[in-house]
Amino acid sequence: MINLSGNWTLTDENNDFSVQMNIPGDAISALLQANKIDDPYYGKNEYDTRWIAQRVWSIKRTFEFTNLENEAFELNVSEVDCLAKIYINSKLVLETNNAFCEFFADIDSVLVEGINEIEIEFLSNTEQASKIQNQQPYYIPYLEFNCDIPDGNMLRKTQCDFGWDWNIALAPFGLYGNIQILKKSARVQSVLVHQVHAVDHVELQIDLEIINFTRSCEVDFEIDGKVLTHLASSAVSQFVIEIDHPKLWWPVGWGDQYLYELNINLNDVKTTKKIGLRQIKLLTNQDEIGAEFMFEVNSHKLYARGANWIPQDALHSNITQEKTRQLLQSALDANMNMIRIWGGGRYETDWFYDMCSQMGILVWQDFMFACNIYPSDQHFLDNVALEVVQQVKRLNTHSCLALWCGDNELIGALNWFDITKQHRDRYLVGYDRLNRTIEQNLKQTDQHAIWWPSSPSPGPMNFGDAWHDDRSGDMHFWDVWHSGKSFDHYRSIKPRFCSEFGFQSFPSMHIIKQFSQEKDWNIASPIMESHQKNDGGNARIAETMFRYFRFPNGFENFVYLSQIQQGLAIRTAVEYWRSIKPHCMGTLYWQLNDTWPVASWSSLNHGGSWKAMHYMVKRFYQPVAVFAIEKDGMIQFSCVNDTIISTDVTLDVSICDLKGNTKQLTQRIQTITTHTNHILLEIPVTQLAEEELIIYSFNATNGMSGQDHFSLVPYKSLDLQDSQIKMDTKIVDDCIHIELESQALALFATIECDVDVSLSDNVLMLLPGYTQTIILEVAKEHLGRAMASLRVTDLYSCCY
Ligand code: BMA
Repeated sequence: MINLSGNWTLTDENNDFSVQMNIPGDAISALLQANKIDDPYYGKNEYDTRWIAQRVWSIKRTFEFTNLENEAFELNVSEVDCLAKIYINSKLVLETNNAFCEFFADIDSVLVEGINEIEIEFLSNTEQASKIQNQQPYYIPYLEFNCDIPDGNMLRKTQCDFGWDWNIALAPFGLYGNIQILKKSARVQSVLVHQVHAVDHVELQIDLEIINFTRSCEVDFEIDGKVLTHLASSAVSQFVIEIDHPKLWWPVGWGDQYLYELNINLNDVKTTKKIGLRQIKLLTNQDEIGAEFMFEVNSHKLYARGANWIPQDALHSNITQEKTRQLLQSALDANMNMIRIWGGGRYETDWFYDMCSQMGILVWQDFMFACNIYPSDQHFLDNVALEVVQQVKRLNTHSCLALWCGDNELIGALNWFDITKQHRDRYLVGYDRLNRTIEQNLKQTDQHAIWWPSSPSPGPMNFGDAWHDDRSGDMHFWDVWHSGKSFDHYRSIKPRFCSEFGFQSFPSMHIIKQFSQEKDWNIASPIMESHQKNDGGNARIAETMFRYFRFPNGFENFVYLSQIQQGLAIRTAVEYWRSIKPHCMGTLYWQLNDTWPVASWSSLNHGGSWKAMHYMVKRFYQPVAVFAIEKDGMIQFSCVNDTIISTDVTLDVSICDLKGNTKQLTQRIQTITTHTNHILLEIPVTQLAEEELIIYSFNATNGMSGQDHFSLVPYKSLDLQDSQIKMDTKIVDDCIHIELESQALALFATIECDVDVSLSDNVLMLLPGYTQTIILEVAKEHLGRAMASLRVTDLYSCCY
C-alpha cells in the first residue's frame, strides 16, 4: 500500500498561488496557513474569501513506485470534495462527483517504475453547480435565505458548505478521507452484521463482501477469544457466529458499553469492527392519539434526550479527533443519550461512531439532504444510490446507530418555493423518486435497518404536517423561534418526539473577542450582523428579551442575557415534554455545536466551550429530574426517571422572597418508577404572594439531585435586590476554586472568563448565608489569564 496523504502542493488556474497543502485537508485552510488569505472567521473576511471557490485548483505530489512482481494496482480515494479529476503522470484516471463516496480506479497502464506524479484538479464547485442546474429539465430551487452561494443542491457534498442560517458560506473543497494505491488483491470490502438475540445467547449473522474476488479463499474470524475459519466461495458470502452469555451494550446510564472486537483476517490483512450487542427497535404503533414514536433498547423503552449535531467546523482541516471527543463528551456531561446527525452536514468518520458507541450515545443518522429541492434525473439518483449503499455498508456495525432517516425537511420544502407550489406534481414526483431511491438502497443493503422516511414525519406513507400536528411521529417545532410565539407556547403542543426546536443566543464574550474589536460590540454593528446568518435573528433575540427581562446594561450583559434566555426557552419545552412521558419519548434540541463563531441556536460555542444554556441542559436533562410547571392555576411538580430502576425521590418546596429569606412549605417522598411521569405535588398559584418565588430541591436515592426556582411572573416584574456577589478564588492543584456568596437572592449567577475553561457548575441560584464552591479547570498555560479575567454576572448586575 502506498499512502499518499501528507504534503501536496496547491496551485490555482492563474498560477497566482503555490502553497503547501496537507492531505487530508481543505484548500482554504491551506491558503490560510500559508498566510495567503486572512482568517475567514474574523470580522467580515468571509466575503473576501468567497472567490477561492470560483477558481479551478490543483494539488500535486510525487511518489515512488516499484512493481518487481508485476502485480496489478488500483487507486483508492474517499471524501474528495467534490467534483475533481485525478491524473497520474498527466493521464486522467478518475473523475469524482460525490464527497460522501469512495472510488477505485485501475492505474496499471499509467504507473511507471520510479518517480510518478499524481495530480487532483478540483473543478470550481460553484461554477459546476450552476452548470448542472442549467442542464436540469426544470429549475431545482434551493433555499436562498440559507445559502448565499447558489445551487449547492446540485452537488453531493455537505449542503451547509454553501451557507446556512448559522454557517459561513465558503463552498470549501479538498480531500478529507484516504488517498492510497493498493495492490489489486482480494480484500474485505464490507461487513454487515445482524444480531439475533435470544435468552443468554446472540447469533451474529454476517454478510461478508470481498472486493477483487477471483477464487475461493479462507477468511479467519476472531471474536471473544474464539477463532473460526470461513471459506468464502463467492464475493459475497454469509456466515454465522454464536455468542453464549453475551455481555450486552447499553446506552449511557443503563449499563456498560461493552464492545466485542471482531477481527477478520484475509490474506494477512486485518479488518476490525467493534460490536456492541444490543437490540434496538423503533416503536411506531398506532394508538388512540395517532402513532407513538419511541426507541426501545434491550427491551427497555428509552426517552431520548439530546441535540442535533452539525459538522464540527466549516473547514475540514480544523476537525480533529480530540476536539470531536470533547464535543461528544460535553453532550454526555449534559446527560444526553442521543444525537441526531443532521442531513445538511456529513456522514461522520468511523472513529466518530466508535466514540459514540464507547460513550453510550445513540445516533439518529440522516441521509445528507436538507431543506432544498433535489434533482431526480437518473444520473443524480444513481449517484445517490451509490452513496447510500456505501454509507450503510460502512456504518451498519456501529452499535450507537439507532435509525436511518431519509432527509431533513424535504417534504416541507415542497411548500417553500413559488415554483414548487405552482408545479407541485412535478416536484412531488421528484421527491418521491429520491426518497424511494434512498429507502430501497438502504433496505436492499441492510434489510434489518431501521428506516424513517424524513424528519419531521408523521410516519411512513403519511406526508402530513409534522410542524404543527403533534399526534404522530417526530416533529420539528419552530413556532417559538421562527414565528415569535411566547415560551409558554411550547406547552401548547404534546409531541410524540420532538427532533428539532431551538432558540438562538450570541456566542460567549471570549468567542466574540476572537472575531471582533471592542468598537464592534453592538448587536447592530456590521460585524455582529455578519456573524448572524438568520435574517432577523438579532431582532428576535432582542424583542424576546423585552418580554421577559429588563433592558440589559451594555453589550456584554446583552450577550450574557441572550444565553440565559435561550436556556429558559429550551428548558420550558424540555421540562414540559419530559413531564408528559410516555406520550412524548424524546427531545433533540437544535443544535449542539457551531461550525464557526456565530450567533446561533447552539449550546456549545465554536471550539466547544459551554454557553450558559449547556449548564442548564445538564440539569433539565438529568435522568431523574423534577420540574415545576404552571398549569390551570396550579404549580405542578412533575418527576421523571429515565433510568431502568425505580428510585425514591424526596422533594422539598419553599417560598422565597427577593432578599433570599426562605420558608419551608412542604416535603414529599415518593417512589418514581421508570416509564411514566409522576406528579409529586400541586400547589395553587395563589399561595405565592407578589415578589415571591418558589425554591425547590430534590434528592433521589440513586444519587441524583437538583435545586431550582420557579417564578410565576416574568423576571422583569421582579424588583430584584442587589446581590453583591462576592467571589473568592484560590488555586488548588492547578485548578481555581471559586467561592461565591451573595447578599440577596441571586438568579442565573454565571462565571465567565476570557479563555476556554471547564466549570464544575455554573448559572447558579445563590441564597444569602450559603457559600457555593465552583471548581474551574483550565490548561496550565492559561491559568493566569483565566484568573485575571474571571467575572460573575447575575440577573441583578445585568439588568438593574
Ligand atoms: C431547522 C434545521 C436547519 C436550520 C434550523 C434553524 O429546521 O433543519 O435547517 O438551521 O432549522 O432555522
